[in-house]
Amino acid sequence: MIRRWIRSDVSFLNFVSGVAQLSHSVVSRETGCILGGARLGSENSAVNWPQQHISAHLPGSTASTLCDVWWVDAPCRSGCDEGIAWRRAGDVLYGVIELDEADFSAAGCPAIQAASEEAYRRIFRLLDAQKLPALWRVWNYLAGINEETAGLERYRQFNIGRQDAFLACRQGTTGNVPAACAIGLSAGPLSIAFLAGAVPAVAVENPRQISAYHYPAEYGPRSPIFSRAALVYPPGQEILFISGTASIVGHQTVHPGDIAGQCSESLANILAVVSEANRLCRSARFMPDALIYRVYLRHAADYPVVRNILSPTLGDAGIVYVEADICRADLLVEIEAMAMHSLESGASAKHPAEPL
Ligand code: 3EB
Repeated sequence: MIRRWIRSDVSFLNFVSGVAQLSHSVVSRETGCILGGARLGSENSAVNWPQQHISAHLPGSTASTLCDVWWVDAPCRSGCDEGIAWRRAGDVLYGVIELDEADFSAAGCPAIQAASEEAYRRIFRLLDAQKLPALWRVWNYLAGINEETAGLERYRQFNIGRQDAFLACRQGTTGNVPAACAIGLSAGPLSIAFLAGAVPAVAVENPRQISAYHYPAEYGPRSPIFSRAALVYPPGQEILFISGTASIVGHQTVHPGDIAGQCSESLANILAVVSEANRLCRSARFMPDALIYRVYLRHAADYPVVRNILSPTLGDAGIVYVEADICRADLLVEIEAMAMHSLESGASAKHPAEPL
């Protein structure tokens, strides 16, 4: 069963999501190759493309494992540099780095902070070497994200390491920063996957929220660095990546302890970001019920409530639920999304030629 599948015959970059076995057979029938992707769920398997392992329960899914892959209609080059497994087609690169925090125990700062800084420094070095300066979308996963060590929550330590690497590598820390998510798993290494390209992403912010890179110090000594969404441009395409989106208005968590309230607020934030993206996009308008979603639930038991709130607006087919921790202890749900449009299609273009 293919759970979610975005493709058109002319696309450079394509997204296929489904039960592991079948999505591979679909992909192998196509020309081109798998650029990389994520395996969500319980099973592990060896593949020869960069794969991010997201070990988590998938509420509401009949399958225990789901595969989200990017495949490209073009030849690929692969490599492993800086401990990053990467694959590149044309000017689009997908990479995965997994760092064991035990290797950073002598760093002189908390291991998660040191590992985060190192991971991002390596990513920027790889992008330098590949001459692909634009980090488009980053998927961050770490164990025990809300646990406190050395007097600071691990997510906040991650934010210090991430920002230090951005500064050291002379990356901008406001404005044109990548879309991202930062999610907690029960165990495992620091795992960061990313998609990068030659042309900069167009950052999209949410008028209902303060930009995350401007959060006040009450959320940690260093701000998180991500945009609320990014529009990115593989050849002939426009992709919208909406970052992890939660029940935050301004900079504050709203509806603490109330899953229904948090879910509705997160949905309102998603709709606001989609509207903003539609002001800035070059292709057809993005429709909320045509996006592909990953919904993180702190408690799997909240799944029925969340599904009943989301499906009327978002449709059921494109949503995958993942049991995972959110980066603020008072957040119960987080929603991320994406969609891909062709830039060639005259019929669906945002600015069709004026009739004469
Ligand atoms: C928030 O809006 C919720 O640190 O990379 C969402 C997306 C969140 C990305 C990140 C954090 C990150 O602040 C948390």
